[in-house]
Amino acid sequence: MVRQRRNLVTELPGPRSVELERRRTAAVARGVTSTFPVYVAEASGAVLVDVDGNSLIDLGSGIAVVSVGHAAPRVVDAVRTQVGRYGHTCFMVTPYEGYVAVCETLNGRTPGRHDKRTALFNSGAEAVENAVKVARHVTGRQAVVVFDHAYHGRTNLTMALTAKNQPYRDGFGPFAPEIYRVPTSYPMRDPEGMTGEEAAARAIEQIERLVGAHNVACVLIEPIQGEGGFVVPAPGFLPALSAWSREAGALFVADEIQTGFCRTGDWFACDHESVEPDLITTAKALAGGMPLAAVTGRAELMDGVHAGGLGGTYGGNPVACAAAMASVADMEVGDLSAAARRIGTTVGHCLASLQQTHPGVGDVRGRGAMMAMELVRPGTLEPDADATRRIVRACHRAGVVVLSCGSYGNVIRLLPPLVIDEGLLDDGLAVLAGAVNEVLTTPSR
Ligand code: PLZ
Repeated sequence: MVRQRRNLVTELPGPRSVELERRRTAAVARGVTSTFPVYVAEASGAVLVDVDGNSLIDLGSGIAVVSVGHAAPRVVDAVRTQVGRYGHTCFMVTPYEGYVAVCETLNGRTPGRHDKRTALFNSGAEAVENAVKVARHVTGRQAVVVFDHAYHGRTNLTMALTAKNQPYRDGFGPFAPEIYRVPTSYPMRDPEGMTGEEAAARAIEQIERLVGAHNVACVLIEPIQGEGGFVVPAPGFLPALSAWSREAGALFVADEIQTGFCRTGDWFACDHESVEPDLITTAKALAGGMPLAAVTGRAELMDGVHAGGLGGTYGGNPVACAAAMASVADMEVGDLSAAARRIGTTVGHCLASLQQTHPGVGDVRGRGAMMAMELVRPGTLEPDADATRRIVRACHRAGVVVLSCGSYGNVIRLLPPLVIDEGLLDDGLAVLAGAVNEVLTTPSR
């Protein structure tokens, strides 16, 4: 167990990290980048220890993955035990209980008490692809409706579903056809006072006019957008879209890959407005750091696909399944939804007080342990990506890992492990506040 405190013994990145970065440049493809090139040697809870012996506070959780903390003991034990028994058989060849147990757990935990079925995959993008496969197969329709600022992955189909050109799509076309993008609900940038229902009506009008309701296989949406900037839709937006989808005979598919598993203070972000998606995609926090993803949905829909129509060599790998059972157990035992709500209160206070001091903090939003601030030129809605970069860099130099996001690169998001202790979170937030004060009061831009 690594001591849960921040402690710097070199500048960041330190000499060993710099040396590794040199090797990396000569070996790793340039297309794969790192936000903060500090090389990790060990981690536990909410602390990363780098190869130079520095202890950093992790407020990113490997992009919302290690919600149960780094090297969570229950997960580590489950992985060790499983890998010692067998590491792979391929569920499509000779099955094992762990896969079934994860599906039972997801069927029980995801929104809605209806009969469900689940299929397991390796990555979030793969889960989204399979949700679209199911939706097209069972509806016999082709059109997929997605939203401005959406992020769903980097494979060919999911690149097409993702909104932002740089860095995700640029030069990687042609993209999959029959994808239609409509406006989302983005309260900060929507007309003043626009309700969730009005934003939904704006989207629906476009769907009906440009696509035709009877052509829509599914409406695919992140209930709170992740990469797009932690955009929380106005209340009523999701329920209205879900109701319209039902009426139109289209599936309502929630991508809860980033929002799922206690992150927002509920098991799933859809729970907040009692929305019951027909299909839900999960990944990230599901398996506490092992690669695992899932599509869960109404039994009659999931079972509408012919036998053999879904699968993959590694999907639902036994080690990843063991990690998932342990990670979900940690969430239950530790009541990590409550922890996320507590974190949300603490982070919310910090960000709100920064917003009061600095007109450059244009918006503070999020839910539970998924909070963010959007930076703008004071007095405008003009995104300030430069200040965002400088604040992130200042946090990094001080040993606090924070991430940016947003279509305009001007959102700083906080995704701490849900097991972070209060003192450590306070220290991380103090560093962030210091960085914001420094950057937003320095006029040299
Ligand atoms: N859907 C909502 O957040 C992954 C991507 C980081 P994979 N988000 C982090 C990057 O730059 O690649 C994500 C998500 C939502 C789908 C995905 C895709 O999940 O496991 O990365 O394929």
